[in-house]
Amino acid sequence: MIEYKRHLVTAALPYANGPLHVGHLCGAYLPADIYVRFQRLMGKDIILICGSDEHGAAITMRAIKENKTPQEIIDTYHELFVKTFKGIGISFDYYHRTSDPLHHKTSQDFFMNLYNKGEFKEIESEQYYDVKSQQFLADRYIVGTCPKCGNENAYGDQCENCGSSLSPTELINPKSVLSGDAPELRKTKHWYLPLDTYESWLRPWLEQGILDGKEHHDPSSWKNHVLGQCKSWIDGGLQPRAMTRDLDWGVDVPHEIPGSKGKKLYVWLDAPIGYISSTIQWAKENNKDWKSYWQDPESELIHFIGKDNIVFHCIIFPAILKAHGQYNLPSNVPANQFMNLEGNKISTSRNWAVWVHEYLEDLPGMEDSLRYYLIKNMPEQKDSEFTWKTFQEAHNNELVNNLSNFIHRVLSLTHKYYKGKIPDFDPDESFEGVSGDELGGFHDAELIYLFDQIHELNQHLREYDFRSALKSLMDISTAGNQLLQNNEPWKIQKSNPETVEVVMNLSLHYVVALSIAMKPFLPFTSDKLQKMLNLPLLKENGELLDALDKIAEGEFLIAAGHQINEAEYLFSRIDDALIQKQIDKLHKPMEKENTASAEPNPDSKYHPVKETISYDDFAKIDLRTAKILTAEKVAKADKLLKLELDLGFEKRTVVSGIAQHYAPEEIIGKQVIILANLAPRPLKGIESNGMILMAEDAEGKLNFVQADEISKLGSIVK
Ligand code: B3M
Ligand code: ZN
Repeated sequence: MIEYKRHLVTAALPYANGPLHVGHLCGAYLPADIYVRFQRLMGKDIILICGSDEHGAAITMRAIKENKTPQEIIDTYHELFVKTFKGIGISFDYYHRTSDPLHHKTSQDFFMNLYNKGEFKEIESEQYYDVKSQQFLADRYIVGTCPKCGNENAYGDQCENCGSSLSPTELINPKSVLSGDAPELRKTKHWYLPLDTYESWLRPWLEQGILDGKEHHDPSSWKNHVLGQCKSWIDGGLQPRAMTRDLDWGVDVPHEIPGSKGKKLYVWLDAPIGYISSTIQWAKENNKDWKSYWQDPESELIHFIGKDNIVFHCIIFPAILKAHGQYNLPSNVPANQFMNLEGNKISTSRNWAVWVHEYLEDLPGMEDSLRYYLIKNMPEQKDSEFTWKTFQEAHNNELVNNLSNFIHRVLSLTHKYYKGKIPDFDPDESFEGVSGDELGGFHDAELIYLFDQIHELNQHLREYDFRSALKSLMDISTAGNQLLQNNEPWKIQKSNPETVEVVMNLSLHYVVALSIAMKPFLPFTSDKLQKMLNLPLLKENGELLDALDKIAEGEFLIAAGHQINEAEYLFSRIDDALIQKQIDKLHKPMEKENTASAEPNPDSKYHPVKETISYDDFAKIDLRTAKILTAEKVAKADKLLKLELDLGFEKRTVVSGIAQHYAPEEIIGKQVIILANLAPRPLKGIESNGMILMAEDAEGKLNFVQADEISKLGSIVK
C-alpha cells in the first residue's frame, strides 16, 4: 500500500433540492465520516470536505415544482443539510456551498485555465428551444414519449419507466415542461471536453493504476462494481462532452470568452470543483495551505459517492483535473450501491423514504442507533435493504444486549467492588481462572487480543469494508462479555479477590478500548462513555494510535486508582409501538398515492391534494365567521397586518401574513372566516389568536374566503 503524507477525502455534494434520506447517508456521508474519524484517531493528517450542490436542472426543476425561486430552494435545503449532518454526527472539516462567490470564481478560473490551454473543442449543435419562454431547454425540461417503452412522461435524458438513458431528440412528441409547447431545434455553440482523446491515459490509469508511466494506485483496491462501470463506459466509446449549457441558473461562463453570453458551466463541471473551493475556504479559515492537499503528489484524494455518480468521479472529473495539469487524481473512489426501503426503491417524489431530519425529531437521542444499523447494512458491494423490524432487532440484540449490557456490567461492578476506582493487581499472583497462568501473563495476553482486534478493524477500514470493521468492533464487546462469563467475578469476589481484580482491570481495558474505537461509528455513544469513565472527550487527534502504543509498551490504558463516574445504560430497548409508528408513517403517503393520481405534474396549476384525514380530525377544527374591525401594518414586518376581529361573542387580535396582497384600508369591514381554536402564538411581539382563511393559488396569490354577508358573526362554519 502506498503511504501518503496527507489525505483529502470528499463526500458527494448533495443537490440542495430535497431533504436527505437514509440512502444518502449510508451511500456517501457515513462511510466518509467513519473513514476520516478513524484516520484522525490514528494521528493522520486528513480532512473531510463537502458542501451543497446548488446548480443545475435539479434545482430549477424543484423551484418550478414548489413555485419558488431557485435561491429560496437552495437556501432552504442548504440550511436543512447543515442541521441534519450535524444532528447525525457527520464531522466535515468544511461544508461549503456552490452558490458562494468564492466557488463561482474558483470554477471560472478553472474553466479559463482549460480554455487558455486550448483543451476545449467548440462545437455547434442543434438543441431544443422553447419559443414562448425564450430559452434553450435542459434535458430534464423536455418530456415526451419514450421510443423504447412508450411511456408518455419520459424525460429528455432518461425514461424512468424503463430506465433507458435518452437524448432529447429521441423523444416522440417532445414538449417543454415550461410552456407545454412543442420546442423547436435551434443552433447553439458550446465548449466540449474531448473525452475521446483521453482514452489512452484513462484506460491504463483505471485498469492498471498507472499514470504517466508511473504507479499511481493499486487497482485491486478498487471495488469491482466501480471498475466495471468505468470499463463499460470506456468500452462503449467515450464521446466529447459539453462543459457548458444554455441556462439562466448556474456559474457564468467567464465573460472574457467570446460567445459566453447566456451560457453557464455544466453542473458536473462546477460541482466537483466545489470540492476545491470548499477546501480553499477551509484553508482560509484555518490558516492552512489548500494546494498541498490537492496538488502535492504525496497527498491522497478519495471520493466517497453513490453509484449514480461513478462516471463523473472516475472519468469526467479526473479528465478535468488532468487537463488542468497541476492536480492529483483520486487514488480510490469507493462508491456504494443503493439502499432500498421495506421492499421498494427509496423515492423522494413518492415520499418513500426515511428522512434523516425527521428521524432525528422522531427518535431523539438515537442518532447512533441509526448510524449502527446503516453501517451494518451498508450497500458496499450490492444494494441493501432498510426495514424498521431489522433496525429494531439490531438495536435490541446488538447495541442493548451486547454492547450496552457489557459496559454497564463492568462499570457497575467497579462501583460495587471498588467504589468506582480502577483496581490494580499483582502480576505475579497466580491466576485461578481458565488459563492457569499468573495474573500478569493473563493480562498481557488479553491486551494483545485488543491490539490485534483494533488492527484488524483498521485493515477493514482501509479496504473500505465498513461492515466488517463494525463487526470487529462488536467482537471486542462480545469477547468482553465472554471474559466476564468465563470468570464469573460475582461468584469469586469473596473467595478470590486477586483474580477478580485482574478480570475487572481487564474488562475496564475492554471498555476503554471500545470507547475509543467506537468513536468513528458511534460518536455520540463514545462521548457518553468517555464521560462515564471520567476521561476527557476524544478530540480525534491520534488517541487510538496512543492507545495502541501503550498496549505495545505494556502500559495501562486507564490508570489504577482512577475514579469513574456513575454507570448508566448507553442504550435501552426499542419497543414495538415505536417501530409500528414509523412503519405507519411510511405507509401513509403510499395509500394516498393509490387513491390520488401518482406523480404531481410538474407544470400543474394546482397544489396537490394533501393526505386524507378522518372526520374526527376535521371535527377538531373550529371555524367561525368574523368581521375585520381594524387593520394596521406591523412594524419591521413587511408581510404582516395586525387585525382586530369581531366574532359576535368576542373581539380578537389576529396577525395575518397578507400585507403584500392587501392594504389595511381596503379590508376594513370585510367578513371573513377564521380558524378560531388555533393555539395562540406570538408574532413580532403581538399575540395572534387565530388565523384568517385565505385561498392561495399555485402562483401564490391570496384571496379572502369570505363569509356570506347575511350570516351572523360567530357562526360555526362546517
Ligand atoms: N449533486 C449528484 C447527487 O446529489 C450530485 C453530486 C455532486 S458531487 C460533485 O446525487
Ligand atoms: Zn421507457
